[in-house]
Amino acid sequence: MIKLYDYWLSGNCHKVRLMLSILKLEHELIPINIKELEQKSLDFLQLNPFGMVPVLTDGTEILRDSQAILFYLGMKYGGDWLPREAVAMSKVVQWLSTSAQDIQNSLAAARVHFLLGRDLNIGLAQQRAHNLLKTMDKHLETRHWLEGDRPTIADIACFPYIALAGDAKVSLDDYLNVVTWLERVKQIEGFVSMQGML
Ligand SMILES: N[C@@H](CCC(=O)N[C@@H](CS)C(=O)NCC(=O)O)C(=O)O
Repeated sequence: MIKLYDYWLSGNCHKVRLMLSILKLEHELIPINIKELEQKSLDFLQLNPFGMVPVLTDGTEILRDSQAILFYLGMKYGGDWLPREAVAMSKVVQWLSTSAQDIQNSLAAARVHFLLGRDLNIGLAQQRAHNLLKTMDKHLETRHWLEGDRPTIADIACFPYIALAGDAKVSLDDYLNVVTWLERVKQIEGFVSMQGML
């Protein structure tokens, strides 16, 4: 049985909840309260020495990092959610990096600043968010999905923190193609939302 060590307010955990739901994979959610620092407990550090959620276990396999988990689920259970051809797969993986770096250091960081009071150069994070959104808006001008002609784990990886932009106090008003793409993701069968999502 798949287990997801999860924090309900985390966008990184939401990526995994979303993928599990879309793929209709039976799983158990194990709540980890990061406000209570449960992710730094000795038991949890055995699962992820970096002390962060999400962590997914599948039988004896233990996986940390939302991007790696999406890749695993796509590869093992996802069929077309992860293309197998080298160039198409690499293009999907590019967006996993965008999610882990550009989105994490802008929208996700700004959201943590406002929700949990974490210290941050908020002006810089929000400027980075607008730079990213502008680039994504241009990319989505001529396509329905981030790569290829159907949704992939690239869309799932990038979706949550953009849909949570309100929490980061970043307006999406200037990014019509991004907003249309968000709506498209929400129409995917099995879609689940979370608090704060636009
Ligand atoms: N690269 C990791 C980042 C995970 C991450 O930032 N997790 C946050 C919650 S969204 C966390 O566990 N924070 C607790 C901490 O830093 O102690 C991923 O994509 O899963």
